[in-house]
Amino acid sequence: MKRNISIIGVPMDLGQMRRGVDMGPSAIRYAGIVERLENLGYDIKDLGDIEIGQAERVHNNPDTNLRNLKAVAEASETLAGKVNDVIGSGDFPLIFGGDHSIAIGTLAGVSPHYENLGVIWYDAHGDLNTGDTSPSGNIHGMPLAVSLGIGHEDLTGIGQSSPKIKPENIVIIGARSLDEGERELIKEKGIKVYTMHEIDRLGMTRVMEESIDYLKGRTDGVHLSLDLDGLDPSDAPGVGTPVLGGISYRESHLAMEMLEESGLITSAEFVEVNPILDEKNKTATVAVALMGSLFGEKLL
Ligand code: NNH
Ligand code: MN
Ligand code: MN
Ligand code: MN
Repeated sequence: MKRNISIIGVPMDLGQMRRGVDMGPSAIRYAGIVERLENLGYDIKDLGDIEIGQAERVHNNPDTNLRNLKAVAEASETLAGKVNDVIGSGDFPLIFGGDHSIAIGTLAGVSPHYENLGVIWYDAHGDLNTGDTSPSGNIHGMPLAVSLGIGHEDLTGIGQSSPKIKPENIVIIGARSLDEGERELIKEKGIKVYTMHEIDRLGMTRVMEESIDYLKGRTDGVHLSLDLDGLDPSDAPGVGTPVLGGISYRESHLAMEMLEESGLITSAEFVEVNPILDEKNKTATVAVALMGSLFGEKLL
């Protein structure tokens, strides 16, 4: 892992309907991320939070069912530029959400730097909806599709070119709530998915070994997009759309440790931390502990 990390906060809450997730970046900082990483010997630049526009008071855009499209697109463009600059400067970009719609901007900023960018999507959900398949109109359910070049052009058009990633360079881990259109897209594109069934059956060690082997051969950089709702709600209660039967805290630690050993990860984001729905900042604390492991913290 690079020794210099630049942190970008994205207090985005417009990609879904529950207020409070805009406080995620503050909660993660409050849980001590900067000190934690400095103690591991990293040089940290906290670039602060990017500016987010206003929510629509009522959704009355007859052209689309995507809520807050304009404000999400604007923030994504800003984020893409910042992430692009961070990588250009040689630093490791570490992004804090905010809801998962921010991955549209993150991936738009990361992708120009790699021929074959890999993505690990650690999430209870596939985030592969489009306006046509979305049950909610919430953009946080769409960023992986958008990054594949599928979805509203105001989103797919962000950054330098589209698509940002190839379907064969994606590994989804932790899925247990997929909408019908997402299942179809996964099959059509042949996206590699480890659902909770495979995690239970194979164990996290084998899931991570296989994921790492798979990505190692075909990518020249790997972005980790970690939605805290990938974890079980008992370990990460402060999320907007909790789903029972998720990945445990220990399994997640193991996953981060194995990613660290692999040396594969070149950028990362931790999203969907909602302190209003949380219990004593537990979810942000979990996020910080996982980042500790991802960046090389050892027990002994
Ligand atoms: N699939 C649902 C939707 O599109 C829920 C998505 N919610 C998430 N995704 N938190 O990670 O609205
Ligand atoms: Mn807000
Ligand atoms: Mn998500
Ligand atoms: Mn999710």
